[in-house]
Amino acid sequence: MSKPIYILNGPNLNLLGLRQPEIYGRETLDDVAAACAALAKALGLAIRFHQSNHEGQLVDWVHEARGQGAGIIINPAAYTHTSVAILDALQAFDGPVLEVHISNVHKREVFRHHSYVSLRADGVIAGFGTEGYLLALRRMKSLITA
Ligand code: CA2
Repeated sequence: MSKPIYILNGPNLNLLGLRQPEIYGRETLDDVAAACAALAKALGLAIRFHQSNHEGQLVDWVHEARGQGAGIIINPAAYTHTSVAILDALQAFDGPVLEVHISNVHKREVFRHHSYVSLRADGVIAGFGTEGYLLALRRMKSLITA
């Protein structure tokens, strides 16, 4: 089996589907994980799907992906807009990195318009709802088989 794709989710995304459905929809993070697992299987990819509310844990998973992962799909949530630590960790990862946002951050508050992670990301998906994770997986398949 080839190396897995790490799908990493940042703070408060454990609340997905439970609050603010007008912004983030009604699917829970477990629903997203299940949809990613089903698509990954169809694409012949292995995945590691994780969520944490802690910046250091996300950094540790990015480090784990060095050597063990073929690519990283990351929704850093609020850390998108603040975390040089996650950016630095991603810059030490050699494979493709795709950044996903459920909402269209550019239609929201100005502080959400800047992303540290975008300085490293090979592609960014925003505003496609939770379908963005599936689009990112399809793009990841193309990138790692190119
Ligand atoms: O649109 C996205 O995916 C975001 O990364 C989500 C983050 C936000 O800080 C980013 O600017 C954009 C927030 C995730 C919090 O998710 C919740 C879901 C349901 C209820 C409360 C929070």
